[in-house]
Amino acid sequence: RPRVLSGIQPTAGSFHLGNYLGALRQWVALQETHEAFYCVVDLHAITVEQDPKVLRRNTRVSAAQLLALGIDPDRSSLFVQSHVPEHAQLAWVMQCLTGFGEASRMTQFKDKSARQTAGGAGDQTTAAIGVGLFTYPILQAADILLYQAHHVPVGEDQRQHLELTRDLAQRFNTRYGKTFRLPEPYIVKDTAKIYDLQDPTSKMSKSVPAGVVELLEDPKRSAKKIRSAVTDTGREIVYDPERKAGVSNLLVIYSALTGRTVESLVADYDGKGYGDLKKDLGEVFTEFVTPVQARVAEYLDDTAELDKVLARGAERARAVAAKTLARAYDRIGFLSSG
Ligand code: AQP
Repeated sequence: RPRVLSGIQPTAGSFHLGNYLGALRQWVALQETHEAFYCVVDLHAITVEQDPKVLRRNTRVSAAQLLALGIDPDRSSLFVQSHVPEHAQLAWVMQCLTGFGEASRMTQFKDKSARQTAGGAGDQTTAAIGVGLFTYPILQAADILLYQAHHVPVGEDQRQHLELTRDLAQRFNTRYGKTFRLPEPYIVKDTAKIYDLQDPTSKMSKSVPAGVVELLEDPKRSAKKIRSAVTDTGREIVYDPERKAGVSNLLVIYSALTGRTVESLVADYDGKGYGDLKKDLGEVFTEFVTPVQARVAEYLDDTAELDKVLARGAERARAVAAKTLARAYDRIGFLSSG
């Protein structure tokens, strides 16, 4: 069976609808066809400052959400990144293969660093940003390459990082002999980018909380956010991402949550208004998320059991990661430790 690897940050605690529709839904589905490795990437989380207590809690909350959404720990290896030290070890190797200019071109770094230093200027502001935020995509490359993944289910915002991963794998293979598989992004076109409800031209992102629907917030709050989503001044419900970005985003979300096509939704809402669409979507979301929240609460009720599941996942992941790292180290010319 082909392999799949993906990770998600525990930083926000709750995942949002963009994470779910862009990536996590595919994580669940790919378990049917792939040998899956899924991790909560706590090493990535510390690229920005974290309160230790909050990080510990959010890591468990993230794992609980993955289980509640349908990741089956008997079929897939579900683990916490820091439990598998090979991630950090291979990341160092990959950093030594990465050009400074190449890393500087990563648009997510540019966006995130700009957000963190908004208001500042020049060298003073870049000095405040951790080097980890800059090298983040290189750690991500190591995450993927350790498992010889064929596919990486992610949202569109991660495409550039996947390209870097492929370039680094290719570079290593050329220099030291074929060691890593070149992974392919697995991006589902329809939901590749879910947009912010308050600004439907920007991606839904935890860094801009106003227009984000969180899986763990009170569904009444989510329904309210959906009802007050920004739409245009027209009346007609049609799918037209260029001219009607807000309505189109709602249709995509509605379609993904119900399995109904956008065309059939448009036909059904013929003659109805934006208010009807928003109210119904609020209900659809509530119906989807209510049982998920109940399952999350159950998993969090027994953290000892949850930790055991994660330890088991890490053990399985480590068996694969250690083998890849040993091969890479040997190719590089490091002496075997015995
Ligand atoms: N709006 C989105 N639409 C589709 N997919 C999305 N993803 C994130 N936002 C959207 C996908 O979710 C997965 C997990 O991403 P992450 O752990 O890297 O989280 P993130 O990218 O930090 O999430 P945010 O909200 O986008 O955070 P910031 O604001 O920090 O950038 C990834 O596969 C991602 O593609």
